[in-house]
Amino acid sequence: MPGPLTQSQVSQFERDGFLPVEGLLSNDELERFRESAAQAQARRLQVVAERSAPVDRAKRSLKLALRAAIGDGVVDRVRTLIPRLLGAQVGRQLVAEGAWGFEGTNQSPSDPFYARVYLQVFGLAREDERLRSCALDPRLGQIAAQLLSVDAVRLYHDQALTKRPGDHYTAWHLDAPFWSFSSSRALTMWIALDDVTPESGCLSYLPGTHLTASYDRKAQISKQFDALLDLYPKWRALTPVQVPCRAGTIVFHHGLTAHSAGPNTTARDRRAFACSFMADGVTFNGQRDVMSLSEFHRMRVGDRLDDDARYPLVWSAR
Ligand SMILES: O=C(O)CCC(=O)C(=O)O
Repeated sequence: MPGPLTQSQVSQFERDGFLPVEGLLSNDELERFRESAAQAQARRLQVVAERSAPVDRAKRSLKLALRAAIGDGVVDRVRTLIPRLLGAQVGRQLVAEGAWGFEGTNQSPSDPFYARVYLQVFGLAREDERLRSCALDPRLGQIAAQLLSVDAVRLYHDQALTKRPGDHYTAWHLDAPFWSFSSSRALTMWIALDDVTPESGCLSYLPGTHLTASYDRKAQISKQFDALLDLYPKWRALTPVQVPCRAGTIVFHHGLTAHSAGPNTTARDRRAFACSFMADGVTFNGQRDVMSLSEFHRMRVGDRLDDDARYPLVWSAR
């Protein structure tokens, strides 16, 4: 599929499963996206906080009532059991579902570790015109299509990812096993909104892992940095490649490429905006991921994810 990238860049992506590209955004665009991501994140957090306030109050009252009825020890034991029973991923889903369908944040998970991996806010392109112009930019969509060798791509989801000073590492993981479709024709476009260094939490990749990864094995982004490597022991022999980069660099990675990021040990935010694109025509695999419950209940396995309002077409050669 011809496109703006050189054949050598496409071959590098096909071999390694990731590709940093500089010079795709103007300084103006970068400045606008950086500002919009910060403002849209703050707006969303405010709304989520307002919506969850009554629930938080109810939870506090319930806790007090339980303590009075059955005593502190039992309540504490139950509380420590909940994250173990539900897990960080479910905590994230619960918060997301509460206010937004899929478009939540990771800021009230059942396990507080997860909230300090980064500040993650989904679906801002639907609310912010400038971020939408980024996520739906046909120039970038064409590059995604070229890297995936397909003739049309849709936006699956977008997220703003801010690693704040002191935030933890992002554990090794793959993106695709969590998605609502299982296709090798999908990738994530990660836009560095700040200069990113090993100290501030740059991305690292295990090159070539997209060629042997499976959709069935998933490791949560949680406390164990290398849980994924317990699932793929042979990958321990690979040498990770760190990708420090200047603000405005776009790193494309295949949905099945193993990646992680370091902790942010600097005093500044490490901001990024990430969009995941899928080939037009991929079908629902029965997995909910970031769908709203109503969409999830409407969908049947095998249905195409081609609702233009929900999964807009970003670029098409047809
Ligand atoms: O920003 C990070 O720390 C990780 C990003 C990531 O995993 C992704 O965009 O797929």
